[in-house]
Amino acid sequence: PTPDPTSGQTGGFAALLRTATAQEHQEAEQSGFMGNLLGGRLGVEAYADLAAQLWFVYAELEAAGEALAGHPLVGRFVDPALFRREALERDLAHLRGTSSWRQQPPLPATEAYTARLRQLADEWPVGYIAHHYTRYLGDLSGGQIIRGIAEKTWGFDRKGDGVRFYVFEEIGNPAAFKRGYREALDRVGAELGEIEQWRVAEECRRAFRLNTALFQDLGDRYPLSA
Ligand code: VER
Repeated sequence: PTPDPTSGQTGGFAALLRTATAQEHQEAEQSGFMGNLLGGRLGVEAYADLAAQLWFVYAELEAAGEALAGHPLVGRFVDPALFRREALERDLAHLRGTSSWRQQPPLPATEAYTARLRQLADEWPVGYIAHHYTRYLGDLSGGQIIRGIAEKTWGFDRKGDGVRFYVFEEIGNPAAFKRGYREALDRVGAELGEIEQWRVAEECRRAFRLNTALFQDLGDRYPLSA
């Protein structure tokens, strides 16, 4: 369903982003690849492939973040405590061998995703907030479920190599961090005005769809007939 700006949305920008993407969240969560991965039906190779693709996404997300750190609205969200690129590199070194993981090329969906991130950094920095929210708040939420399953399914050390991507060493209290993040969203929302808030919400839905498309590409690589 298309979000309706006249539907009496209350509760601020953070709530808007959450409700506007509820459908897309469900679709991403229920994608065949994610379902199979979290159902323990895929090997560690598929998990490593996901990490390898996410490396391209986070390299771009964080390069853009650093470029936008001085932006009056976007810069408030850019926080090195969130950065995941190095954690991914440690996981990939563990999963794939010290440097061979760099040989993995990006999938088409990954390229579309990083192209959009680059475009936003250049043309519409406020839209970047949608992508920041979609990935990092997801990693701090459902990512913790994924970590637990990955540890159990493929035998990684708890919070160790292989799942460092899901471990935010510098964020002591994820729940408190998420609360602060939502408050920052609400403050920015008040400065953006309603039309721009809806544009960002629309970009958020796009961010989820870019993730679902990536899962689709990975699912094509790891089909499961059963
Ligand atoms: Fe989600 N997520 N998620 N998620 N998520 C939560 C919140 C949340 C979950 C569980 C949960 C994605 O996938 C999953 C996102 C973003 C994303 C819970 C809370 C599971 C089990 C999966 C399985 C794959 C994906 C793929 C994304 C986006 C890339 C966000 C942004 C949020 C925060 C919502 C908010 O505003 O509080 C239990």
